[in-house]
Amino acid sequence: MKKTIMITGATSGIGEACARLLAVDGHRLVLTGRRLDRLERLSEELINAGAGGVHFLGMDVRDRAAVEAGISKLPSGWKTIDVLINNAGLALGLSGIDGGDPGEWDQMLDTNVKGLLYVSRAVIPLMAERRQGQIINIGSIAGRETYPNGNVYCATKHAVSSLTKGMRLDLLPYGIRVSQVSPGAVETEFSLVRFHGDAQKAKGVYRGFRPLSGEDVAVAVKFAIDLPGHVNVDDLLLMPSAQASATMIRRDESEGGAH
Ligand code: NDP
Ligand code: 8X3
Repeated sequence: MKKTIMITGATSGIGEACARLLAVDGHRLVLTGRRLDRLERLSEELINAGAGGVHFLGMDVRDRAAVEAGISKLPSGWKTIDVLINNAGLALGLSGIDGGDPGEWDQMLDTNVKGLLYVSRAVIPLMAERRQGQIINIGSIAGRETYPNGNVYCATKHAVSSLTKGMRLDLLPYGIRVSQVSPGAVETEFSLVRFHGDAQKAKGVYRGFRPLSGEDVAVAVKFAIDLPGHVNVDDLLLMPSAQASATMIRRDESEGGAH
């Protein structure tokens, strides 16, 4: 069945990979992110790839008024959102709690937790009135384990995990399915953002082993979407085969690298 699927953070990485994979199935896509030029380019490409339609929305999920306005002003045909993929998120820095940057803490909490809440709060009534829908939150291994220097980022992903459970409980009466897909290391722009554009440092995170790709995670998201309505993925933990925990990664020593 063709669905209307909204993806936050579709300009790169996991969100972009989900958009590409779901376009091929002919779904209608509502793509969001801050980088409008990327959304514009991707939309054109996805129409050619078979998407049933693409509507893009330049919005910062931290801006509650912009989120509410953007979603309430969707053209009426685009308000029947069947699936919301709450993917927009980021880590900033990797340092001890004693040396952390409170400005970066704000940005992570505002994006990963409050942004997810703002978008969900605006979309849920549209699903509730139709008594159907699915929300897929992109969690993380960092929402299962706290690793050294991951402090605030890990806390935001623990919050996503808790909110996923809370949504599942509260939205049960409306028949809205709530899922979480929690990946381990995925090579995207994530580490480039975390290390403030330091490409060498970002590359080092993935050196010596094969991380997940955005496409690998998109396959898991598509799996959750394609299941029949009576089946729900509660939480799918998806790891690279070379990663046994947040910090234990089997690396080819000849290539070096560090987490
Ligand atoms: P990327 O940096 O490649 O993509 C992040 C996306 O989030 C971009 O599209 C970006 O869009 C969007 N985004 C960030 N901040 C905002 C904001 N304030 N408003 C709107 N959109 C925003 O990283 P990933 O694809 O890896 O990350 C996607 C999700 O996956 C995140 O929630 C991350 O925590 C999670 N994750 C990542 C893992 C990894 O190892 N990479 C592992 C587990 C989970 P734009 O900049 O255009 O706004
Ligand atoms: C991203 C994966 O392990 O870098 O959520 O936190 S990790």
